[in-house]
Amino acid sequence: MARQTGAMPRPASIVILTGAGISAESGVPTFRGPDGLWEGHRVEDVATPEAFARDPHTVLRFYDLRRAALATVEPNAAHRALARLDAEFEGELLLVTQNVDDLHDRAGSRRLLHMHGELKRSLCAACGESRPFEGDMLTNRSCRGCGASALRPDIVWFGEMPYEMDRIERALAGCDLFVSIGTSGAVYPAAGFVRTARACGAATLELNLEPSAGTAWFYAARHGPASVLVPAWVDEVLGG
Ligand code: BJW
Repeated sequence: MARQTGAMPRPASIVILTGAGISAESGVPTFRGPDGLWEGHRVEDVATPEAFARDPHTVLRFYDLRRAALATVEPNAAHRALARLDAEFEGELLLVTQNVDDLHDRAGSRRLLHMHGELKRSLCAACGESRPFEGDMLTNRSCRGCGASALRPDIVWFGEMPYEMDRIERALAGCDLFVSIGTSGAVYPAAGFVRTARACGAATLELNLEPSAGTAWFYAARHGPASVLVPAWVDEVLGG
């Protein structure tokens, strides 16, 4: 299969998947890079329902610290470029992020899904309601809906079903371009989206600092920082 590096034909329907790499230049650590360990824990060891049942204090603190850190970071040029694409692209568009930060939201993206949940939402284990949440869950687990002290972060942990899979699968089946930005391709089902899109006839493009685990599945790949690659690609799409 020939790999392309140049401009692509103008698409009518685009699905974009983003991962931790798009927020790295805003100062949000990635999961599997050199800063990927949190106090000696791998994400696979704290982001599970079993870890939460065994040691809720550690898991709640992990998410409380990350939620508080959102106040210290800002969207970067890559988030802003995707928000511009959302505002100006007249075709079908869906931005699916694995990220639980709010940087796409703050940049202004609207056609956006958080498939792994959001740091700024709580999920009540008693009544099942998801609600906006600010502050520390370690000191406040009380649900505003049912009153039970049963809040957990509204985050999709390993072994749990990501959000909006039906909608994502439909969008992948109907798109003519799938673009993956800043993700290692290590976590499923997101890592399999490129194969779904290809099987349905879409062109596929990887924009990542380095080749991802799934890079061979993409027809085209560009490697470098998202803050450079993403604005350049958005200019190409909007410029026709
Ligand atoms: C830059 C950059 C710059 C840096 N510019 N780029 C065995 C085989 C296959 C699957 C499984 C298996 N055993 C279990 C599974 C399933 C499991 C899974 O995939 N496990 C793997 C570890 C193998 N998946 C699940 O359990 C999921 N649920 C599920 O499968 O349900 C069943 C189902 C069945 C059928 C259909 C659908 C579902 C749930 C997964 C939940 C993931 N949750 C986490 C943590 C929660 C959120 C949080 O705490 O923040 O989500 S894990 C963590 O990894 C987080 C991320 O969203 C996710 C992906 O990481 P990401 O974004 O790719 O980050 P990195 O750090 O890995 O990569 C960053 C990349 O950016 C790198 O490539 C850098 O080079 C690059 N980069 N700087 C551009 N400036």
